[in-house]
Amino acid sequence: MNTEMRRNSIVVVANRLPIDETVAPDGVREWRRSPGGLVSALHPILREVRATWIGWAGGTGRAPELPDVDGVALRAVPLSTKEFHQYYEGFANSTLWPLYHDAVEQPVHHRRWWEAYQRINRRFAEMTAEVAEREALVWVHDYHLQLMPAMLRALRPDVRIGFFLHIPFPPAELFMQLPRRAELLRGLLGADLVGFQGRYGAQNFTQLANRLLGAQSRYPEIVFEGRVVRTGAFPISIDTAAMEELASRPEVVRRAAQIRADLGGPENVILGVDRLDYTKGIEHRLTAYRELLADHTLKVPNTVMVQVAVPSRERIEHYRILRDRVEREVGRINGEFGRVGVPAVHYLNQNFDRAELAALYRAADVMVVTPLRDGMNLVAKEYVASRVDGGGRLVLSEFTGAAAELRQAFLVNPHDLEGLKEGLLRALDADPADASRRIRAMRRYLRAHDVRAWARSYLTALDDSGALAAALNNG
Ligand code: GDG
Repeated sequence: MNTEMRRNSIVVVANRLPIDETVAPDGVREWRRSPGGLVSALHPILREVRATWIGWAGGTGRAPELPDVDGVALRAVPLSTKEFHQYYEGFANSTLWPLYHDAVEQPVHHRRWWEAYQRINRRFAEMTAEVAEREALVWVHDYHLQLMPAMLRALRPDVRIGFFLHIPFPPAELFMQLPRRAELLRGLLGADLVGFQGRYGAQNFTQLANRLLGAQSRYPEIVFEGRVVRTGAFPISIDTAAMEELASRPEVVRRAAQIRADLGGPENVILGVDRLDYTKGIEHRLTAYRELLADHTLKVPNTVMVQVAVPSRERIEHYRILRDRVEREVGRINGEFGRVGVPAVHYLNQNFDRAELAALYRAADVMVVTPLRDGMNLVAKEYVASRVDGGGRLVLSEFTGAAAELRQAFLVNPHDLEGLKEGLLRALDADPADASRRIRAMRRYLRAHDVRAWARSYLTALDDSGALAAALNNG
């Protein structure tokens, strides 16, 4: 096997390219690298090798020609308006997303969406087959592209294929609801390594391969059609050093103080930061907060809450309904408990830049992360890493991937309203020395387990030749 070729060439395939098109006030259009996310995670590794990233550039119609981003070649996959609707909003985000998140909203099934999903997966596979060098490593990301590994293998048996799922992989009881469940599993089993955020996902996948396809498995290996497919848990993380650096900047520290002053100088600032998604448990935390105000355990203006709800998937019905419900609850809380000039909840349905997010993290006494189900939850990790001052307290749902790692958080079950209120109070009332010990322990953990460690451990597991690991260690 020519390992020389393999270690020098990686193709990353994800639904979205790591760039955004910006339009300056004078109308000039420009592509910019998206802040944060996968690209910064992979950058240190990708710059050591020849790398191409394949994905959708946003927008519909013809795919744009794109410049390299930090030495990574970009190839855009085109989507028509109809395909965007059926593949992205439809099968990916209205069928798979709710089903994989415990069906907290009812998954929607349409045969036409499935056809579009197959077609787009094939398009991604064909472009990858065209671009990948001989024996390259191909790393496919997330639920949008689960059919792609097998499609690519049929076209290019020489490449080494990895798949990583960023969201939970559900237990059989849920997965079995999918009309095309066996085909999806076969798609994934086209990979050499199928990685998950946690061990449960990997185990669910292994059991389903046995049950539905008669594979022979002993975790973490699956033997399917004469090939060995490895599975495993690879919990994703953040760029801890970059987060610490950002949060330590004098302008961020000043901005954090300004935010607290603008909030009226309260004793306690409670913060939530989420995409406006029904998996994030935003309503549960608002209800807990409302009840604590109603029984006078908490009082405005001593305590205020800031909820950042970043707009997301706004054309999908479930998301519109959620937005209405959240906004109604915010209105109710402010109507009942706000004062003139001091709302009880500051609700921000906007995007912020990374520095403003860091300032919010540093301004918050308690961060509340209450998803009903979440693959990992990077917000929780970012909050901890930003607390270079040793301050802050994290309330974290047991149903996040992060809960398996951030054991010193105040862990809660968001379905248990009383438990959630108690968790919030435990965090607010924690002895400062205890709170600081918890944050410091979690920060230490995140320094050792940052996103680079994640990417490295995944890619070295994928590259069975060991050549990549050697190249990275020398690099
Ligand atoms: C999926 C899985 C898994 C938030 N607001 C703004 C902003 N953000 C950034 C955060 C964080 C990211 O977005 C959100 O990541 P999460 O992990 O919290 O959640 P999902 O978007 O659902 O991500 C999840 C993740 O994939 C990775 O595998 O952890 O479980 O669901 O980085 O900081 N960024 C900017 N402005 C904002 O207003 N720039």
